[in-house]
Amino acid sequence: MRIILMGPPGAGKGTQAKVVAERLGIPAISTGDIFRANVAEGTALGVQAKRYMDAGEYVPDEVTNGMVRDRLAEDDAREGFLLDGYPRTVAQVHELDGMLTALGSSLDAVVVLTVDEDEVVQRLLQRAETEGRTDDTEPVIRHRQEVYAKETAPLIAVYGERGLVREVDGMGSVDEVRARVFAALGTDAP
Ligand code: B4P
Repeated sequence: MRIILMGPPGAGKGTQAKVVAERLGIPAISTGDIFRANVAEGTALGVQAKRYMDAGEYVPDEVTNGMVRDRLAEDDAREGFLLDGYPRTVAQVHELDGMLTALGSSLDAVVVLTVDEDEVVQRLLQRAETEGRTDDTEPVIRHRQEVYAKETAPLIAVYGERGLVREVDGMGSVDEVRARVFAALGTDAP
């Protein structure tokens, strides 16, 4: 399966992506995780990405697109993948379309997690206490929500017109949400 997992910051994308992908036997590809790994290693990409991430802004499309193109060309993504946090802009949608056409493949579903804004802010503030991510401060969290509403929420209509969108209620426990994701994909939790 080729799946996109979408939703506002704190909706539970990363949390769900890893387990859902593992159970489906496909790689979970998280642009946020790849950026953070590059930041931790001090690569040129990481240095470039860090200042955008710390400000709650999106990393420029050309940087993100090149990174995803390289990742999708790897062997383990040939039979399927779950994209967590990509695409996030209309330009990234077009770029992904081109990558999939070049690979001779297409998307099966776009799962959109919906969660109340107050709930996502609480989740991220809680994460700040345990993980200390530099973009999990309240002003940056609020800004990330605004960027999502402006840049990423419109993608739901784009994929909706293609009949790919599966909206999933992201409120409730991690296990409850996971069961809903599998139901939306038309498969029981394996
Ligand atoms: P991401 O890493 O994607 O960060 P995120 O939106 O905060 O989501 P994440 O997956 O980490 O959190 P989750 O909702 O699972 O992106 C970080 C930054 O990278 C972006 O701001 C941007 O700068 C850059 N970036 C990434 N992709 C990009 C792109 N395509 N283009 C440009 N820039 C890009 O979980 C949040 C918290 O909620 C966790 O603590 C979790 O434990 C908790 N949680 C999850 N589910 C829960 C539940 N059901 N109940 C209670 N808590 C729950």
